Amino acid sequence: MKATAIAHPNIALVKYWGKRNIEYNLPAAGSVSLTLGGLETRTTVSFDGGIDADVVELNDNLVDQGPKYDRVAHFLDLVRNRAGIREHARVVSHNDFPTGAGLASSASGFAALAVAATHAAGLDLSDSELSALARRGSGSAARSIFGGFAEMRAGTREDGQDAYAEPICGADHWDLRCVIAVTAHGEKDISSTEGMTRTHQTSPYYDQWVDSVSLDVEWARAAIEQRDFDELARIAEASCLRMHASAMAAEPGIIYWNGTTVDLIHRVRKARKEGLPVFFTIDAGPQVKVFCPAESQTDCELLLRDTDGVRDVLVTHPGEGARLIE
Ligand code: 2P0
Repeated sequence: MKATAIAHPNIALVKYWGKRNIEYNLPAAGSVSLTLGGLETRTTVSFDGGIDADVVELNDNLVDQGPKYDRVAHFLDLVRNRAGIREHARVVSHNDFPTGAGLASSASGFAALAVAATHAAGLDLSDSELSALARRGSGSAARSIFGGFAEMRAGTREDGQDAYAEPICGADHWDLRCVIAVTAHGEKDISSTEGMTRTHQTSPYYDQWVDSVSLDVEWARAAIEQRDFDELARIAEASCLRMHASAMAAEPGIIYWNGTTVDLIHRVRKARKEGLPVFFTIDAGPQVKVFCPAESQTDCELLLRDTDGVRDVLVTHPGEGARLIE
């Protein structure tokens, strides 16, 4: 009743921002992502009849109460119910990159937990079932079940069984690099879940944002299949800016960016005008993720390192899906 899994975070090229159902954590629209090799969550789950509550250790710290603990314990309940077991679990999880700072640690975290916990509980789920389960932990985790490029389907069913991700192309289809400029350390003030809820409830742009997504998903899929960098750059930057515009228009407005985030947007666009194939995307935090073809990685890294306020630069490549290692 013990298993260890690895998963990588993923970065959305077409963003997920809003839920159609909170209880089942169902997205209001689809999304498209690239799974990032080079950043990793490693999680071990062991069900143990000898403990009377779940024990959760994240990055060497015991988490024994609060929202983080509740989120993991609730997820373990879903696995226990499905497997028909009652034992509590010991969960030990490590990220080799900053947690809760807009680097998609909840995506890799719940993807690794889904794989490790289901195996430890004796379940044998398909990738689609694993993806739908991971979604209950965190919407973006559904995409990290798969390697390479993935599409999340919003689905239409009330129970969410058709809201899971599917692969578009594997990691070896297109060697895009995602170079991450870390502009601030520390956890963000407004969680993604809270930001989405506030945007849904108060932003006058929310409905228009959601309506815009399905065409972007279709176009992004085609651009990825054809390895059309310029087209993917257009769609990804538009999706990112529309998502943030809808959040900024909420009340009170949600601004995840700092000054360096904005400087980087301008620098990336200027470099592209001057001939360097690069585009940016930004999630629920101040970090800027810059995509480029493999041959432009060094120039891209230099561009980011040379920008005042950039504290760290992380280089990633297309990664594999979540998997069991022991
Ligand atoms: C994404 N983000 O598509 C978007 C873009 C952040 C900005 O998915 O509430 O942590 O756990 O389902 O998955 C981050 O949101 O949110 C996210 P929940 P999650 O990657």
